[in-house]
Amino acid sequence: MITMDTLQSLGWRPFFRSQLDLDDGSTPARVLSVHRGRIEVAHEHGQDLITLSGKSAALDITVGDWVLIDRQGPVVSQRLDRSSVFQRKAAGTAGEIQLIAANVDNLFIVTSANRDFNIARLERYLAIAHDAGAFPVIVITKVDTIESVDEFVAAANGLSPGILVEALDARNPDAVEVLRPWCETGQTVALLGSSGVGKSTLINTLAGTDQETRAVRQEDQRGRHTTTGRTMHRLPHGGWLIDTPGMRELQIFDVAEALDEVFSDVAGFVARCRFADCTHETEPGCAVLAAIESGELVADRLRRYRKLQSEDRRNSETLAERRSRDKHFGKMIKSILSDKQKERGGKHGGN
Ligand SMILES: Nc1nc2c(ncn2[C@@H]2O[C@H](COP(=O)(O)OP(=O)(O)OP(=O)(O)O)[C@@H](O)[C@H]2O)c(=O)[nH]1
Ligand SMILES: [Mg+2]
Repeated sequence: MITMDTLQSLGWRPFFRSQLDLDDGSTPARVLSVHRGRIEVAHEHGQDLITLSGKSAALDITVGDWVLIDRQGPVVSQRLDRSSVFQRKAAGTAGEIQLIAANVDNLFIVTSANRDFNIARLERYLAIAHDAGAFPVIVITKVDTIESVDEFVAAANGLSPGILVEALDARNPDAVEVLRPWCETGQTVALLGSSGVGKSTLINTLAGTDQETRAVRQEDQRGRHTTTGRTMHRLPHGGWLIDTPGMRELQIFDVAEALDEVFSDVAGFVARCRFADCTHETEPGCAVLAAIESGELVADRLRRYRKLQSEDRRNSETLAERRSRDKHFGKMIKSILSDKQKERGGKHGGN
């Protein structure tokens, strides 16, 4: 069935419009899914399946992207700048970047009211959300399995002032109403959370799909990463849900600024230390130690902040090194080629 959309229902924003040259005749389209070498797009006139080739393949298009297409063809002529993007380092390489999803407005950070619930992990996910440019909402599932969810909600609320927390049974249709404010017309949401917390269950409840969910393994209470799509689902209240397995492999890298935002309380104290290179261990005039002393800051939170910082540094360095290596390699190749050319020039010179 072909559904007719308006630009607004597809998530069009002034930010995207501002990138258009007026009257160039191309059609803005949203990328609903990405297959090997092919994308499915939706626009005001319907939908198209477009084969990427040469130039358009180099645009690094991912699900959720806005592109400009020429409907004769159809071909992609341009990819618009993204309002947000999730990316990760490809597994097994020293730093190749893989795009996961673009133009996500809201990120549901899913955890469950059981052993999965872990403040350090939530802080990590918050940093990822901030870095990507998506608005985070903490969703605690499996409330039906415990007597009271209050402790979990209180712990999540304590993550940062103003953080939004919802607790629900992911299998219950009531979840649609609970999460509705982030799923209205033109809004794009994505989910992030460990295996087995109920992401697919929630997707099925929200989108009315019938994705495979799987009983959590008995041995270790973890799921099995059953999910493998790479698509945008329509939500009943007009929003979109991006579902891609890559979301679960997101690591933190190059998120120093996002960490300072998530840990703005700690960063605030750090800024007040007497020494710019304070290690918050023994230095005089250390505002962080003073805050811990006075009870304004919990030592554990500082520890988690520093742990994520050093992980970020480690990951980011690998990436920087890789880039510099690539650059170096590129230069080397260029110089070999240009030497070859010179040689050839010499050989054929004077013809
Ligand atoms: N009681 C209860 N069970 C739930 C809830 N949410 C999910 N489950 C169950 O938990 C199990 C795992 O849920 P999934 O939705 O497959 O988990 P997932 O996050 O998609 O896991 P991966 O695809 O492996 O990443 C399934 O058996 C679900 O039925 C909930 O809110 N309450
Ligand atoms: Mg799943």
